[in-house]
Amino acid sequence: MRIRIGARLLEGAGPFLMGVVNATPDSFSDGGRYLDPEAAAAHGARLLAEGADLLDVGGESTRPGAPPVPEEEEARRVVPVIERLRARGLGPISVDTRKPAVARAALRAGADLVNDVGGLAAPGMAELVAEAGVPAVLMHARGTPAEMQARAIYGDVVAEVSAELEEALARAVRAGVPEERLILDPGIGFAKTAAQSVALLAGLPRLRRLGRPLLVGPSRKSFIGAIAGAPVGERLPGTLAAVTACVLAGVEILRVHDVAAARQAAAVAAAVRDARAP
Ligand code: HH2
Repeated sequence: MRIRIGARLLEGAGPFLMGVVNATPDSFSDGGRYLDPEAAAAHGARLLAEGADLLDVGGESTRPGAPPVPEEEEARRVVPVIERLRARGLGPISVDTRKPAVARAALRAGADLVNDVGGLAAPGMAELVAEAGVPAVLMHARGTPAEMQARAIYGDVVAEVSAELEEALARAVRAGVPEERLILDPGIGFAKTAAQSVALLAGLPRLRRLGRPLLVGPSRKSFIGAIAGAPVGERLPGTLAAVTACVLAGVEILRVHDVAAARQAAAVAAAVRDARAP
């Protein structure tokens, strides 16, 4: 892959790490820890020091069943964090939002990429990304976080997610976003049961056929709890296993909370990947 994100050019197979900075009171694994913008920016600085290639700043929890956050409130959470990171010269910075108004405010504050768990489907979002000339992550989901788990009904989950990502990609391109700026994400845990999330991890080689770089966010998610019985605070080993599976399948970008540990797992997995016979 070859994608410029702010001042960074992400080139090659990676894997690259996107470190999570949640400026929310209720994120499923770290809600309330970084609600203060200063604490969130300090956390972002720490993740970059641990080896993150970019930071993903979010102001709305998208865990299953989460209530929507009004756009003014969401912008009020993310903008001061982005401003503080920028002031310290830290980045690149991604904004994790489904809302065009929040994305606009974040881009104005200095964000370099829009990470949209809504797949750029909100009216005006793809146009905004096109106009801003920034790259975007287009993630697969169905419905809103409040009701998405009721829509986790698939025949062949890999085929359907692949087809729906392809449609979303075409829609974004029609709205003016150059295909070369788009990264695709199967949306682990978003309108997916644990078994469907695992099927998607196993089916990553089929998603690679879409021809775009892939980002996957398995970090601390409930499929790990379902498999291993681990509570949310104890899912690092399962997260690292998922990171390894993704890297071996050729995923270029991993979205993770625990950057230092993921860096080591990803480096070892990449060494194995690169030592394979051609
Ligand atoms: N997962 C979460 C949020 N944003 N973005 C992408 N592209 N892919 C993902 O898998 C993804 C995402 C959920 O994790 P987290 O931010 O830790 O939790 P919450 O939504 O509760 O804030």
